[in-house]
Amino acid sequence: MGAAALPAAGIVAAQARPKRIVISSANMNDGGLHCCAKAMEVIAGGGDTLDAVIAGVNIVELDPRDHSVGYGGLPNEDGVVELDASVVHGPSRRMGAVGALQNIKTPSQVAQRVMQDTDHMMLVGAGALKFAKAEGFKEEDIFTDEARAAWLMWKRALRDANGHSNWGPGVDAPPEARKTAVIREVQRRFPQIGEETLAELWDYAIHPPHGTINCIALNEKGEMSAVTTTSGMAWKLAGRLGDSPIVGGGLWLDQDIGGAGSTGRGEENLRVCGAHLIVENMHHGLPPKEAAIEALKRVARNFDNDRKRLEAIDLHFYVLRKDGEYCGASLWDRPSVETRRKAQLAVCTAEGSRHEDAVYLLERS
Ligand code: SD4
Repeated sequence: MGAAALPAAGIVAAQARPKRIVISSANMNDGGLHCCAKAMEVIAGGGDTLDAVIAGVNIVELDPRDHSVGYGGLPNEDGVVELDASVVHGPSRRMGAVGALQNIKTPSQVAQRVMQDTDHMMLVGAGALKFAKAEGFKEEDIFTDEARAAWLMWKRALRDANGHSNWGPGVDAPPEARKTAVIREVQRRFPQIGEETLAELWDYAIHPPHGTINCIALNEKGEMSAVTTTSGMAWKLAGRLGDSPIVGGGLWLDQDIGGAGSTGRGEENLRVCGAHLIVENMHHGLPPKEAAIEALKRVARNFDNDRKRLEAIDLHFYVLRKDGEYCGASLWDRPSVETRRKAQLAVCTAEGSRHEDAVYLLERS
């Protein structure tokens, strides 16, 4: 029996030989494609998988045009940008996170330092900033004019029951449609921002975009690492943390099984501990797609499967198993805003970077 088991084990080992692969959320401006390509470049050069995914997401964190991550991210309701990030290093089984971090462009790197250089796993707020500065990170203003213009539009669009806003001209001002009036007011303050961008920022103000980037990598030695980084929900209360910095919620990875991460409405993910649940589902034998759909079913169950209430929720998971099997999985086939777009993920393999459609639980009618 022992002899018979040997060749079989050999075949399994051959089939399970890990492929080099990186997956991430899609993100705007092809951010996901650039992120995955960069992470793959680091892995191909023999770099560590965590250094690889962090180098990948740094591109998006530093892109001022991506308003959901890092520099240029949309602020909280007080006009303060607060960033969240978490990292998992598979081979060492170590993790780190930062929450509500202000004035540092690359929170993913600070999360890595928390993991590497401290005996803690998570730092938040003023303590996280103090630590980052002690580690040599540069404190700088990360609230860009575009993000500020979007925030001011949001402030100005808010009205009391009589239609009044303290952030607009007085009652004797000439009447104008609210959208046009708000855009004109903000344009006076930011004349350098073009019409098209201002219209885009108005959409951000009214329908805050979902963004965030999650990235997971596997190298040919079977080593895996993952990161999630975000500016969180736009216009959130000061101090609010979503799922992204919560290890087990917006990010989880077990070197022996695989990893998962999320983007979208963090509160709903935290109510099911999605990333951990998905990895455990894989541990119990479910393939990545089924593992993620099971987690999404639990989110839907929390709303008694009421499609009307679920309609406002966008939630996406990204899953990579240790043998290279992967998927993106979304609550809905399309986002709640921009419904022409399909839910997608970015993937990079030896064949290069590409977008692929995610599987989903529900279809928007
Ligand atoms: C959060 N999950 O803070 C993040 C936000 C996000 O797409 O991913 N938006 O809840």
